[in-house]
Amino acid sequence: MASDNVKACPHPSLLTPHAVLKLGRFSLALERPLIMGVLNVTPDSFSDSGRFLGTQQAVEHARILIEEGADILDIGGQSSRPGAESVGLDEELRRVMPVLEKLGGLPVPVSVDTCKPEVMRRAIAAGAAMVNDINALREPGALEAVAESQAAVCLMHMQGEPRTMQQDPHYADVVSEVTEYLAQRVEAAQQAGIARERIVIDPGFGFGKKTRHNLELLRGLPRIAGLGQPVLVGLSRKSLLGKITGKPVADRVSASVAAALLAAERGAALVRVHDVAATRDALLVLDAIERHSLVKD
Ligand code: 7PJ
Repeated sequence: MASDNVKACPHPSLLTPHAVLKLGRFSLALERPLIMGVLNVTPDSFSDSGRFLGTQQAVEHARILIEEGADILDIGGQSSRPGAESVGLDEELRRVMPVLEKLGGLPVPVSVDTCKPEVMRRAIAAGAAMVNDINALREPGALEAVAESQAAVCLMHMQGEPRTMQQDPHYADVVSEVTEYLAQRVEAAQQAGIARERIVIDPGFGFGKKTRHNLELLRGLPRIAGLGQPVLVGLSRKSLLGKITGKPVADRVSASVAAALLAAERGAALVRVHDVAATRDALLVLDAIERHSLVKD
């Protein structure tokens, strides 16, 4: 029976109904899949007035994402897209800090997408409640930067580094290798003093993976969720969906929503998305099916 695959591995919240994620002063119940909304920061405005406008736009975008149903906002000043050159510390701080400082009073936690310990420290001091690190705190000093705070962390798997990672990704068994890596990073984070209820894991879709690796990981998501940490999945608008649908990035909303939904059904506790409103509706349908007591006639 085809559906047994999914049924045998219900959403982790069904197994651990009281699981929570602790992020600084926030505590989020993991009883339904949470939505992390990707916040645009405009990196390419060089003049001060450009920066100011960029900050204003980011704050307005944050407000919209929250209205649409985002549970967490993710803000990043580094470029982690395939082929991207790395961004220097000063430039990353210039992109992220003015926006973070303006987002202080928001009702939802803000995550900062960075690999740099100095950005982590400064961002947490300015109110960031989570560090989203595609490098899984491997940079020297990164484990300590998170451990000395109460912030949550997302530990992501990546093979190689963004500039070259899509050139020749290779695995013998991608699900086993990614699961093993994430288990080791969770262990390192715990050893450094980061409590399990602050740790999220992420297989890193598109980060040193070919299409077949990404699809194997999606099928294998229940095994990754079996590590016992909440799993975050980021498939929104990614090139995998372009390969499947043949559509450019602007026309990948439906595919992105489908991918988020299928990831949630396979055990993702959080989905990182650009299209929050559409994703929220889809997840509400899933939630109504899985926990039918919630919807009244
Ligand atoms: C991810 C991310 C992801 C986490 C990006 C893009 C590329 N952080 N940052 N997981 N992707 N944790 O959004 O297309 O998949 S940037």
